[in-house]
Amino acid sequence: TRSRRAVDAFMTLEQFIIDQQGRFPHSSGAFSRLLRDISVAAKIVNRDIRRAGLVDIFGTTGQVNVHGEVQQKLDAMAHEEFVRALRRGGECCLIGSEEHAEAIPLRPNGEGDGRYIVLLDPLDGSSNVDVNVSVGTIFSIYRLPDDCDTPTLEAALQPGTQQVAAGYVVYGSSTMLVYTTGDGVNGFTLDPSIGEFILSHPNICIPKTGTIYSINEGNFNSFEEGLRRFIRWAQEEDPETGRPFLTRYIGSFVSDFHRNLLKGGIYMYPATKKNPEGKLRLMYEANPMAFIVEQAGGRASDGHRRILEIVPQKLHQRTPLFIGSEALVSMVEAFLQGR
Ligand code: AHM
Ligand code: MG
Repeated sequence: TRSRRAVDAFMTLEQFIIDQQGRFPHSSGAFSRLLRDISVAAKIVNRDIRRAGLVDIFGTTGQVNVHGEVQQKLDAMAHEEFVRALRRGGECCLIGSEEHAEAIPLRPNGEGDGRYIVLLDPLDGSSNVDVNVSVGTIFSIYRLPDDCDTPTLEAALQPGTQQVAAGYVVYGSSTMLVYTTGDGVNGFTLDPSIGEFILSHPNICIPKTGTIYSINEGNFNSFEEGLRRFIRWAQEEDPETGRPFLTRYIGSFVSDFHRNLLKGGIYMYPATKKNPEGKLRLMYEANPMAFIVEQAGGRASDGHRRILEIVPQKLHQRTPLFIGSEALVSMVEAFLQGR
């Protein structure tokens, strides 16, 4: 198969990035260096997670983060590793992280000329980590607008359509990095014996429809009626449309998204009583995954609008999210809108 051949040909992430860059003869290489910095941080976080049961890094830091959640030690570590790698690399001028209330400027004294903004969730699904369930990193990359010389939060508040790249790392049974620069989606698997990400999933396309839905159904009673009707519909028996559908919910967005991307399905985090605006964050969870899913042929919606077109007001803004196979997202929208 295609992916088998890719493994045989042994295309490393680094080579892939260099080849892509070669298609833009005037490129300075800055963007390639930025991706390299991110992949190095991912390898370091991967190493930390793989040893998590052996050294004292489970549990909490005792701090409460900006979202009112108790911060896990591994959350804090992953955040530090990404900030360190991006600071050292010099191509990033501003970081927005789930684990930090404010945007973090990386050239506070005017030094440096990095022009990329990186928004990230350093360790998504971290409440799962001490029970050995897959977690992930999500990142979203913007360019500092040309007319803007001081990187501030305002510069970062761009709609998702402006992303120049987005990706995620899933620290699963194997570790994978999946990303897009707006020219399709490619997945790389870490070969731990040589410490390189190898192209294993070239040109990922999400099935147009699917039979998996992923949602925290414990919140059923606080879903809006349209969504409850969709779920009841998904559970009815109708062999022609593959119903009843399968429920698959890990509670780790990156892993749930990754499975549905490869198999076809829909992930949903709607508004609930506890989280009236949804739970997931627009800038570093919904937008990057929306860019990826669209590049793979799928869709992402807040139930009414395309996620990528939402104009953000603040860094930690939340949004309801319905993301995955095109037919399923459209179906849920129709139910939500009473069509
Ligand atoms: P986090 O960024 O604090 O880890 O929260 C996001 C996580 C997602 O990974 C996951 O899909 C969701 O929260 C699960 O929430 P719930 O436990 O409410 O189902
Ligand atoms: Mg998260």
